[in-house]
Amino acid sequence: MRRDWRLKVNNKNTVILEKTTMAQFPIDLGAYRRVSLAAGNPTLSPDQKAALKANIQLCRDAIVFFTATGAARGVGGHTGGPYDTVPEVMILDALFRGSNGFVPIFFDEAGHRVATQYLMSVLNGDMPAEKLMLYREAHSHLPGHPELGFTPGVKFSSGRLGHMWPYVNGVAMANPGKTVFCLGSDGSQQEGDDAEAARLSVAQGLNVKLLIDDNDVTIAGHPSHYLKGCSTAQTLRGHGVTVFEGDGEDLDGLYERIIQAINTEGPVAVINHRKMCPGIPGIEGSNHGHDVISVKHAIEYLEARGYTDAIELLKSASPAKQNYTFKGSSDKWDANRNVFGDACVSVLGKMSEADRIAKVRVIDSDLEGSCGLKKIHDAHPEVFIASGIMERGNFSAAAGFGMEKGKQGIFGTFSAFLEMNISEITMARLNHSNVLSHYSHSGIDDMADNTCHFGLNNLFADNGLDDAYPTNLYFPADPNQMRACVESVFHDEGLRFIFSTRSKVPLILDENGNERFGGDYKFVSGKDEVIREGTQGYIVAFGEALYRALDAVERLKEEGIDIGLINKPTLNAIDEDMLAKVGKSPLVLVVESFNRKTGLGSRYGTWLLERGFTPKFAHLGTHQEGCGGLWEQFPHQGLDPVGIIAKVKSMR
Ligand SMILES: Cc1ncc(C[n+]2csc(CCOP(=O)(O)OP(=O)(O)O)c2C)c(N)n1
Repeated sequence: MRRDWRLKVNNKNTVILEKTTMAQFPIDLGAYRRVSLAAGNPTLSPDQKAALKANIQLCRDAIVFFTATGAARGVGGHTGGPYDTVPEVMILDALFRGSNGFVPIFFDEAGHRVATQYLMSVLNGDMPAEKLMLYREAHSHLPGHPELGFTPGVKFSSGRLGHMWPYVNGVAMANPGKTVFCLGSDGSQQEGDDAEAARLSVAQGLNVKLLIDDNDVTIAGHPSHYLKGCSTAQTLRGHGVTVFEGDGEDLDGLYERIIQAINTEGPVAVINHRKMCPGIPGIEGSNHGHDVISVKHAIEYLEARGYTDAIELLKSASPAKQNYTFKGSSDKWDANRNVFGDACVSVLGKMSEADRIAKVRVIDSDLEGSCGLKKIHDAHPEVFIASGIMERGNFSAAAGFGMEKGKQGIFGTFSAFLEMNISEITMARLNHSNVLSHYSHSGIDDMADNTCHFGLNNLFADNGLDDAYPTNLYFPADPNQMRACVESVFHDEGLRFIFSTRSKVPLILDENGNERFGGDYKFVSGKDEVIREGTQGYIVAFGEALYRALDAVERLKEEGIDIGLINKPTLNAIDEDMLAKVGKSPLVLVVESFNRKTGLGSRYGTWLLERGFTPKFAHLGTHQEGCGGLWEQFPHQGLDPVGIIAKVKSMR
C-alpha cells in the first residue's frame, strides 16, 4: 500500500484534497532490464535479445493493465498504439543508454500513445508506478496526451496528428551531430504537414529517423480500405526519404533496420508492419484495438499471463460519477454530436436519392463515429466519403463540392482541429462555397484528452470581413435545439458551422417544466432567446454552458437574486433587440467554455459599448490548461454553477 494525496471533485462540484491509500502496482516493473546497445553492432547477442524480449513482454503487460484501469474508471484511453510500438521503444531506450549520439526523447507523432511516455517516466524513476493506475483521471496529471511541464518525466507535448515530425525537423537542426527519432504511425502520416516535413528533411539532409507503426488501423477503420492506393512507404520514397520496411514483430529484423537507419545519412523511415495489438485475443488486427482495451479483454489477457492481483484491481475499479442535480433542465440527456447526424439523416430523407447524389457530399476525416457523421454513412452511403486524417484537404473538397448554388458539402471533425482549417475556410468563403460543418468536442466538457483536444477557438471560423459571403456559427444548447437548428439551416447558402460537445447535455426546460425547445419550436438563425427573465441582470450563455448557467440562475433566484438567462445559439450574429434588453440591465455576465481570449465574451462587451450600453460586465471562459478527467474540467475552470454563482455575487 502507498499513501498519497489526490484532488477530487465532491458532490457539490467543489475540488477537494483527499488522502488515499493506493494499492501497489500489480506488475513488478523492477524486473525491467537496463539493456545497453551500440549502433556499431547490427545484430543482437542472445543475451541482449532475451533481455529485450522480456522487457517487451513486461511493458506490454503493464500497458494493457494500466490503460484498462482507464476503461474501468470510465475515462477511456488508448491501448493498441502504445502496445504496438513497445519493441521500438525498448530498442531506443537501450540505444539511448549506450551512447550520447542521440537526442534521448521518444518523440511521438501519435500523442494518443501517451501510455508509452508515462511508462518510460516510471521506468526512469520520475514517477512511482502506482501513479499509472490514475491514467487519465482528473487532477492526476496523466492526461490523454503528453503535455510538457505537466507530468513528471514527460519531455514534449503531442496529440494533434501530423504536428510532430515537422517539429522534430527543427529539433534535428538545433542538435547537429545527433540523431533524432520520431515515432510515427500510418494514421499521422496521412496529414499534409508530414508531406511538408518530408520535403524539408530531405532537402536539408536532416538526421531524423522515423519509426512508423504501419498497423493498417486508425479510428474509423483500415486505411487500406478507405484510402485505396495509398502506401506510406511509397509516399515517403516519392519524397526522397530512404525507407526500410519489415515486420515490426521480428525483433532481430527490427533492430537491424533501426541500426541501418542510424548508419544512413539523412532522413530515414523505418516502416514496421504488424497487426494492431499482436497477441491480444479478441482485438488483434481490429480497429477496436485503437481505443482503450475493454475490461473484459484485459482480464482475459491478464489471466493468461497469470496476473491475478491486476485482475482484482480492475474488477474493483468503478467509474466516478457526477452526483449533481442541475435545476431547470430535465433528467433526459443525449449526445448532440450524434443528434446532428440523425438530424441530417432526417433532412436527407426528404430528398430523392438522385437529388441527394447530385447535391450533397459528406466527407469524413476518420472521426465519423465520434462526430455523428456515421449516422449519415449508415443511412445514405451514396453521399458519404470515408476519407483519411486530412482535415485541411477534406474541408476544401467539401467546399469545392459546394461551390455551385444548390449544392452542399458536409464536413465534420473535432473543434480542436478547426484551428487547422482557418485558411481553407477563408478560401472557401472567397469561393462562395456552401459548406455545413459540424465541429464536435467543442469546449472542454468530458475531455480526458485534455488541452490539445480542447475546442476553444471556434469563433476563428468567422474570420471574414463585414461584407463577406455569409458565415454563421451555431451552438445548440440541447438535442431539441440541435434538431431544429439543422432542419432550419441545412439548405441555407454560405458557410455554416454547428458545434456540439463530447459530453451529453440535458433538455432545457421552461419555467413550467416543459421542454423549452420541444413541441412546435422553430429555430431562427440570428435570434437570441430568453430562457429566464431577470430584473437584476442577465447571464448570456450557449451550448453546454447554458444548462449550468440555468442551474446557477435558478439557485440565485432561490436566494432572492433575480438574474435572468439568455441563450445565444447563433454565436456571431448581433440580435439588436436582445442586446438592448440585456444592455439596459444592471449586470451582464457571459459564460462559455470557449477561450476567454477569443470567445463570445471578448466580443460581447464591445457590442454593448458600441451601442452606449454600460452595465457591469464580466466574462467567464476557459483560461488555463486542463485538469484531465471528464466533467471535472468545468469546476477546474470556474465554469460550473458554483463558479458562476460566485461570479454573479462578486459583481453586485
Ligand atoms: C489532427 C488530428 N486529427 C484527428 C485526430 C484524432 N485521432 C486520434 S488518433 C487517430 C487515428 C490514429 O491512427 P494511428 O495514428 O495509426 O494510431 P493507431 O490506430 O495505430 O493507434 C485520430 C483520427 C487527432 N488526434 N489529430
